[in-house]
Order: sequence, then structure tokens, then C-alpha cells
Amino acid sequence: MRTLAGDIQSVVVLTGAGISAESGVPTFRGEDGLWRQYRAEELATPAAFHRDPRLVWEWYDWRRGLIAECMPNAAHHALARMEERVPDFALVTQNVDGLHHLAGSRNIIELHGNIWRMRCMRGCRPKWEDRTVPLPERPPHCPSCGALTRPDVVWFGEALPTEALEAAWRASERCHLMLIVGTSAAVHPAASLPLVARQAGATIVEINPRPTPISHLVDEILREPAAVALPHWWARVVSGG
Ligand code: BJW
Ligand code: ZN
Repeated sequence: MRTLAGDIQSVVVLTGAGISAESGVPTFRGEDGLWRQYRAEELATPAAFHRDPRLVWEWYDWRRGLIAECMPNAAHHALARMEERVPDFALVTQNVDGLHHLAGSRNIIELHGNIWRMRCMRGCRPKWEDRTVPLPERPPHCPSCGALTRPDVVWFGEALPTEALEAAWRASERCHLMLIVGTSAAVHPAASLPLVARQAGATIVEINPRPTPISHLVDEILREPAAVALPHWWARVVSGG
């Protein structure tokens, strides 16, 4: 493998739904990715919410219920340990499940928001955390003004939070090593970050049981589940093997 001791001075990890699969969180595009007969692309949109907020909230309420029962797995924990050893470390996640926080990671950049945060559609108050499952009403309404409430996540066609995207972009430009874990790399701009790192000369490692559109540009591929591969890979890197 090309990973050198110097590479682990500056590391970006890009995670997707696959890292939480072994914790029991369904992925979006795998066999378990369908909810009722819907695909993520049909529900995670402003148009879907506008058309049928109750349906969209039923999906989120179902997912919140599932996630509430899930614990971080060995891959989440390995990343928290990695952060302690790497001087310049950023964990860029597309996941909204909060499992990286639970595992103890600190420098987390959430590109697609967080399923436990709510926001008023009128924007009358700052965003707030609400961990109630199941929700007493679907769709829920703003406790201050009574308008519709939405989950503070990023739907298709919506801009990613500027600060998060800029931080992820900068970290990708300067990292020596990018580790890509459990993402289909189908959704942009997150899927462009490996390209940014590659063009800046970083070593790229992919951990995913299946090939993805970015597999051709990586230096090392581990075709194994993250909870197996990630702790082994990290142990190998720190032991210099
Ligand atoms: C395992 C495993 C195990 C299984 N271990 N691995 C450029 C080109 C083409 C299109 C676009 C483009 N730029 C923008 C677009 C449009 C669009 C887009 O990308 N469309 C594509 C689908 C074609 N992007 C957007 O609309 C984005 N917004 C945007 O660009 O705005 C521009 C703008 C600017 C200014 C003003 C206005 C607009 C927004 C994208 C938002 C994505 N949102 C979602 C929902 C979030 C909320 C929620 O959770 O409900 O994010 S969709 C969904 O996909 C979710 C995920 O974060 C995201 C990525 O999915 P992920 O994590 O990769 O999961 P899966 O299921 O796809 O893959 C799992 C992987 O794990 C698989 O590979 C498995 O093999 C693997 N796996 N078990 C390791 N045990
Ligand atoms: Zn309000």
C-alpha cells in the first residue's frame, strides 16, 4: 500500500450511509433502501414535502425511530480513535444520523444536516433539537408560530450549508490522505470531494463492499464492510505495516 507515515499528518474521512449499515441504519440505494415503494430521490425533495408533508414526515419519523435504537459500530469508533492521532483531521459526513458524535468524533462536518434538528418553515426561531420519537403529530408544527416544521436536512436541489461545504472543500484540498467509507458517491457535491483531494495529490483509500463511480481514482480499495475493514486498516497504518 502507498500510505506513508507522512500521509497521516493530514487526513480527511468522507463517510456515507454504508458506515452506519452495520449499526442497523438502512442505506439509501442498497437493497434495504426502499421505504414502502418510495426511493430517497422521491422523498428527499422540497417538492415532495410541499406536496405531502405528512408522507415525508412519516418517512423521517420511521427513520428517527430506527436510528434512536442504533449504536455506533467499530468503524465509527475507529474514526474517533484516529482523530486522536492525526494532527489535521476532518470527518466529512453525508450522514444525518448523529452516530459519529455518539462515537466521540469531534471535528465533524455534516454536509447534509442532522435528522435530530428541526427548523420552522417560516424561520421564525433558531433551529432546535428534538429527539422525540415517535412524533406526537405528523407533520409537526413550530412551537413558536404554528407554521410547518421540517427536518434540518439537505434535500435534492437545495444548497448544502455553505460553511460546511467550504470547510470540507478546504480540508480536501490540503489533506495528504482521504479515506472514503460507505458511500455510493452518487450525490454531488459530496462526490466531488475525492476528485478535489486527488487533484491536490492526496492518497485515496476506498472502503466499500461494492464498486463506485470513484473507484477508478483511488490508490487502495478494501472491498469489505466498514466495521471490519476500517479498524484493521487503521491498526495496520499505525503499526507502519
Ligand atoms: C457499505 C456497507 C458497509 C453498504 N460498509 N460500505 C453534479 C452532477 C449531477 C448531479 C448534480 C451535480 N451537482 C448537484 C447535482 C444534483 C444533486 C445530485 O447529486 N443528484 C445525483 C443523484 C445525480 N445534488 C443536489 O441536489 C445537492 N444540492 C445541490 O447540489 O445544490 C446546488 C444548489 C446550489 C445553490 C442553490 C441551490 C442549489 C443536494 C444533495 C442532497 C442529498 N440529500 C440526501 C438526503 C439527506 C437527508 C436525509 O437523510 O433524509 O442525502 S439523499 C441521500 O444520498 C442522503 C445521503 O447523504 C446521500 C448519499 O448517499 P450515500 O451516503 O452515499 O448512501 P447510499 O445508500 O447511496 O450508498 C451506501 C453505500 O454504502 C453503497 O455504496 C454500499 O455499497 C455501501 N455499503 N454496506 C461499507 N457495511
Ligand atoms: Zn415558527
